[in-house]
Amino acid sequence: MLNIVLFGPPGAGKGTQSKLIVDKFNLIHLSTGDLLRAEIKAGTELGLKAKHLIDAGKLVPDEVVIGMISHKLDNDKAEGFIFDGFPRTKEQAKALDHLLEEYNDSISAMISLKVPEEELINRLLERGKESGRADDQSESVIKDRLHVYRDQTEVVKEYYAGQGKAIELDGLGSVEQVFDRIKNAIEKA
Ligand code: B4P
Repeated sequence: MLNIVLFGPPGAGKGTQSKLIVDKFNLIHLSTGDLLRAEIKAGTELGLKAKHLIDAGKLVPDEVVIGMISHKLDNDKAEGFIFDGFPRTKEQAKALDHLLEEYNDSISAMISLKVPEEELINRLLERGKESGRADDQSESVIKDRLHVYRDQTEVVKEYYAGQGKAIELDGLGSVEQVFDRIKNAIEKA
């Protein structure tokens, strides 16, 4: 199976690129951000708890997102998965390895998109005008999210580098240009 972790700070293009990767490589898209927003929309207990954290730019607890992902891996028809926005902590990365081991499977590669902070802030504020997402509306919440990324998430890159699976790509340029880089990297991997 082809299992890809698409990694990067908020606004790096993970969600945008995942959609293109799924079409090209026939993978199942698992976005913890999308799964959490669906829970919020459905008004579930989990969604109500997650909403406060997401709106404030904080991470949702590891056990919640790990639980959400574990249900989705049980799929015999899958040719592979693209993990978008997950793992976001070292604990989540370890848990994902253990979950995949249960299916005699593993991560094939982690693709990390590198984008300067100023561009990330501009992209998210731009998306906030249309998306209605509370976490994209204010520059101070966006800066908090970038701080959380540096503080808790960036270590995930080292985790996969330690396994020889980390590939860093330039996330600047048009959506198509970035996709071409990702496509080439996946084909080589
Ligand atoms: P996510 O839904 O994962 O959202 P994100 O990081 O903000 O967005 P993404 O990176 O996918 O957006 P994209 O660049 O594609 O997470 C939201 C929140 O959920 C988190 O803050 C956290 O609270 C919670 N959460 C999610 N997963 C969690 C986990 N595992 N553990 C704990 N908490 C978790 O898009 C951004 C904008 O850039 C778009 O408007 C797009 O059009 C634009 N764009 C993309 N590529 C571009 C390009 N090349 N040029 C110009 N613009 C571009």
